Amino acid sequence: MAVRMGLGSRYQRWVETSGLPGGVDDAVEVEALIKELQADAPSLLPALDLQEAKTLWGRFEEVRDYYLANAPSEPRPLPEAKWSPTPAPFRILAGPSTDGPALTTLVGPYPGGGFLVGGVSFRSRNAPPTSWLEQWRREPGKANFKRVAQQEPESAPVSMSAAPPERGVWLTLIGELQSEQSTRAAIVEWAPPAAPRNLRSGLIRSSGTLVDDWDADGKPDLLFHGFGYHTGKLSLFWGAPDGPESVLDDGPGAMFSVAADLDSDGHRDFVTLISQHREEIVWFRNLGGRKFERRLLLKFHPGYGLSHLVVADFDGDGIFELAITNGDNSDFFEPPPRPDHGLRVYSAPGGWVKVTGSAPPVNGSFKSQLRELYSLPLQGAYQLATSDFDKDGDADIAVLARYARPGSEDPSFAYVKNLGQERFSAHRLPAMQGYSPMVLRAADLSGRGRAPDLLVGLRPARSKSGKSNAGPAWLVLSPE
Ligand SMILES: [Ca+2]
Ligand SMILES: [Ca+2]
Ligand SMILES: [Ca+2]
Ligand SMILES: [Ca+2]
Repeated sequence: MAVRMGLGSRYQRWVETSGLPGGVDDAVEVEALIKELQADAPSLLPALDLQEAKTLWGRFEEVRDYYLANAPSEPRPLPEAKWSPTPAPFRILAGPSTDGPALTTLVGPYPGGGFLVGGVSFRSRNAPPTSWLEQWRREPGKANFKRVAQQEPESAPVSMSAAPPERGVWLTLIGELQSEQSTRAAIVEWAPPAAPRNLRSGLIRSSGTLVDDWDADGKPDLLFHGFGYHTGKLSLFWGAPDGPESVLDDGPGAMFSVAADLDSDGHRDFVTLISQHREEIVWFRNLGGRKFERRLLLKFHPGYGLSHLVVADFDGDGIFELAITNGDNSDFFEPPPRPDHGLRVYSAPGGWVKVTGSAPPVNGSFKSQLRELYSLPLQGAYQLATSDFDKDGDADIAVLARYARPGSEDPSFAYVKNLGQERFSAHRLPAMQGYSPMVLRAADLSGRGRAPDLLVGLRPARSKSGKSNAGPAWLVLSPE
């Protein structure tokens, strides 16, 4: 929590070196931080006063004491999931071992065939990490893979979407791996094997871009997620990567969005997951004319660690449901287990038109009129993908998890099969316990329209001594 609020050691170092209140950027940072504190602890900071900034760090102990005094003495018990005895019906096809620890930040099907993977490599302790981007193909009829193109982008790629025909993909480069205020993120175009071409740079540290046509003019619009740190930006670039910008949100934590016409009014909407300390799911309802109405659908406390989101019609009634994962826990080197981590599916009884959002708090969380259809406790539930994996006509869910409790049977991958009638069964994949997954996307690598494969990007597995090991940077889960 303290780190999310900017009160961790990194913030202390920044205060010590910046000589508060410093320049304009510092004042923006400090104002954002004070607003956060006011929202969370109104009795502590009743009025916004930038002069407070001069003594803010000196008051850290007051802030800490506030939380210690108001926190329960014992953590809530951890709920246990009900797992089916049948393992998840996937087999693991691991990619080749890398020559050093690698963190994969992007996986996804390439429109021209095969799939893309990208991330950073840590070849030695003293050298800066190297960013990499590769195109792979699965050899027909075999379980081996062939790398067909590779590049070293400026920073790690975090999202991809199809560019106009013949132009490959648009990739978003993160800028900096850690959450911070730098503006080194970029959008590039890549048509392998050529070098990526820069389309827009100087962007705030990003968690990716979603492409759709929200003003229905036939030109692609780019929804850019400037995650930032204390401040950030959720922006639309109209018509092209370098098109005019509309800022929809200037807070930090915009992480991921999905596009859908949620209320079936003919205008494409999008639903955005905002993490960092805010932990919101927001529906940006398209009013036409490049105008959006912001409807808060769900809001949680920071312990939830919102991480990913999909929209699908799980019960086949023609109305979308939302499925989300809560599982970010990366504020600590040895993160404590969290009672609220897991997968949750929400429906909108009566349809989305009636959902107005921003309802008062219920049980410590803000809930709108959405109904929780299903939940699965899962430590570190981090990304999910939905598709009809068993080809029985309904959408199922695959989930990866990052924070299995040491020595437990917590899975790092779960398959949630849709049984119909609002029932689901949850299956683990014990063979995945040796891997540390990071990103997940569905992709039909067979190209035969059968059940889709799952592309899984990995992060370095840590040995007991805390050392990071080399190993595969990615794997494919192929349906059995
Ligand atoms: Ca457009
Ligand atoms: Ca709509
Ligand atoms: Ca439905
Ligand atoms: Ca199914």
